[in-house]
Amino acid sequence: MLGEIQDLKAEALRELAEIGQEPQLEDWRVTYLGKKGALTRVVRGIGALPPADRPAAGAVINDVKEALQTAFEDKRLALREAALRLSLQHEQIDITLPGRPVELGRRHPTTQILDEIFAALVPMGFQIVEGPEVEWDYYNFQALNIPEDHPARDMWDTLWITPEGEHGRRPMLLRTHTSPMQVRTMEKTKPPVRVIVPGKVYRYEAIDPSHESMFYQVEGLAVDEGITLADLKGTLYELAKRLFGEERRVRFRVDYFPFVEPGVEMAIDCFACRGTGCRLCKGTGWIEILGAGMVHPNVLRGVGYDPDRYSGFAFGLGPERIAMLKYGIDDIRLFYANDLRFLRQFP
Ligand code: FA5
Repeated sequence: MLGEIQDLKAEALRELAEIGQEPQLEDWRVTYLGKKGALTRVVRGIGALPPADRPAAGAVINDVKEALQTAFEDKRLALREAALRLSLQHEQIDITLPGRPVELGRRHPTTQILDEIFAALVPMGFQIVEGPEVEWDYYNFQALNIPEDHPARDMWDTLWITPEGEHGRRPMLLRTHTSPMQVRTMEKTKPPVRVIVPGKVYRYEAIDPSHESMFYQVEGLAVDEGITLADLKGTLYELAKRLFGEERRVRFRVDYFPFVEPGVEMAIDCFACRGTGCRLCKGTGWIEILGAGMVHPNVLRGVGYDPDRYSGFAFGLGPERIAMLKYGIDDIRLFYANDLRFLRQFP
């Protein structure tokens, strides 16, 4: 029996020496040291020995068991170390390599102009508010003194959400300007009112170097007792100075918008030709950047303001047109084409 135990030990150690991976090591443990393993079988055989030989055999078996267990632990440690060494070799990090540069985003030119407009007007007491892009006909037209079938509706080529003229439904559209927010704001507030409204507007428009079908506007509205056209001009001159510097030429001309009386448009001399006339300014030498005027008494009356007591001015400007003038961009279609070569040029 003792010979059998020694053979078993020798065999187990030889097999152990050949093992190269942990799963095999576990198989080995089960085979030799497991509950139903080879050593247990040998222990059971002790019962067949004469009682006098049993203690000596038990002692030998214990020695062998301990030896195998120690060999097993040593092997397990050795395998783990080898695996760690291998993985360190493969996953080595070269800390001398230069890091990957971080891509810094930039503000879109429209956002930059919006921020400049806010910086000029907020200190004058204007509050920034926003409104819906999907709008009722009522706010986009009717409440702005443009009833159904009024020819002035043709000033804005409209993208309709509900089919135009469909009976029994309130007509809904994509707002063609930010002016509906004049009415929404006044409906909710008592004078004095001083707000600016940035946001996207949509037009079913033929696209060309100075016309997009989706663009931004910033609406301005100030209503109080005693507000005059001089306040409007003063505010807009100040804004133009902040945006373009003192030397830029500004022109006001009478214009028609149904919701103001009188109405004006403000233009800046064309940056591309300096006023001599070119493709961008359509030969006029001027680029229109905003429409404005004194809020029409009908609009004031519609929101419950007394036009004999209150008066106000409103303006609506196009930030893309301002960015074009400021940065010398000669095609508005570049703004939302998402071409990084264009967008990266702005600080
Ligand atoms: C209006 O939309 C009026 N709501 C402005 C207004 C507000 C007048 C308050 C009186 C009182 P208009 O359609 O002209 O007006 O547009 C105003 C500005 O938006 C223009 O001066 C121009 O800067 C810009 N704009 C107009 N159409 C386009 C377009 N297709 N692409 C880019 N910018 C445009």
